[in-house]
Amino acid sequence: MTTSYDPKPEHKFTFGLWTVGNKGSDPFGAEVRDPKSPVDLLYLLAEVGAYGVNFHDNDLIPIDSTPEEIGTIKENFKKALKDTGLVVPMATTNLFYDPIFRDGAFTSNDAYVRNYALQKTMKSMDLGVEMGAEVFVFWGGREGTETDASKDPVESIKRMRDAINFLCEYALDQQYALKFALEAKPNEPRGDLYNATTGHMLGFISTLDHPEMVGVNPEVAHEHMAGLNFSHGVAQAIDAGKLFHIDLNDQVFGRYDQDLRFGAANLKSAFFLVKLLEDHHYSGSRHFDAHAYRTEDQEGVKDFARGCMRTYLILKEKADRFNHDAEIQGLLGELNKMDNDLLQFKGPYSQTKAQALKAYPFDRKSRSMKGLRYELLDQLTNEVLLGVR
Ligand code: DIG
Ligand code: MN
Ligand code: MN
Repeated sequence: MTTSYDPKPEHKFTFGLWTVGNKGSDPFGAEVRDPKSPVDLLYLLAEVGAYGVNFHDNDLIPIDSTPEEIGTIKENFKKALKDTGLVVPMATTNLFYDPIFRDGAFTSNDAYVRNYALQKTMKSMDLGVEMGAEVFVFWGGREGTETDASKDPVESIKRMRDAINFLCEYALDQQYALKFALEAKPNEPRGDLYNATTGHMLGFISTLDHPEMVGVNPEVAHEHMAGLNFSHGVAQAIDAGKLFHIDLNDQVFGRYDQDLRFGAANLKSAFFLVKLLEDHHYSGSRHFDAHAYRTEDQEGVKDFARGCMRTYLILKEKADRFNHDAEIQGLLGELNKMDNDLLQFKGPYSQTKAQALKAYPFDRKSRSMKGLRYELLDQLTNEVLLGVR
């Protein structure tokens, strides 16, 4: 029996190989799940109804693979993509796991490492395009410091800009129609990471040689780690035309990066996020950068993946109910109704308007007494979410 919460290709739900392939280790515990091959993970994602799969270069091709091994891996992966119908909307580079990146990649003090990172990323872009990727994510997992004695932060930003500028030129040179999506995180695994939030990234993008090629890939957990309202950061990216991708998961505030199942910790903020994405017709992947609890076996991994997608679809339906709830929409209409007398000030600036506005007799005291009924509005929102409206 299909329900309206069963994922379909048009929902564009994607998972990274590293998410459903997560083996459950953590800083204090060994792996609890057997490794799965990229091909096995494709069939798992097809079974749960995903639309697509994303990967870091080394999720698919181990870093020391021989040319023959690379050929075989790519051939098997392409066959499984064809067999399952899954697509690869996004690819990225692992610039954080190998020891060579212990002091970062693009911002390392060692030019040898910075140039190796460029080489690795160009090859990763080639691989991503070969598999059909149209978005290329950059998460600077080690681009930061434990001690600011080690680097001038302005120099580090310049190094990051030089790298992204160079790679934009490479994409243009190769005629790759790739859109770059920069992913922020405030800390972990480094003590502090540069370009710590989506807001920082939007500012950084404006300094690039080809800002039109570069957007952001905000992640719920990362902005929550910074104590921020995730929807507000996403709204800023939407407003700037820079929401090129999004990493959906969940996160308890004030914790390390938990990468929880979507909606597992903050259903209400997840609701406002889904409402924002759907109200603004976000057309990109709904990518779940998350993983199952360490307590789970492979069946639990499937429960995790299904839960991410079902929660999104249930909240999408709740957003639709909110948008069609007469009492809620009546309250919002009332709140946003403009006094007729103020219509004269709408639209672009003019000297006449400015003079009239300066002379306008505002009655500050009486307007300041007006109650806004947000208690009722928020309670009605809760009741939509609780399923009683
Ligand atoms: C972590 O949140 C990062 C890496 O998993 C990856 O580089 C990126 C892609 O979603 N997210
Ligand atoms: Mn994360
Ligand atoms: Mn992420």
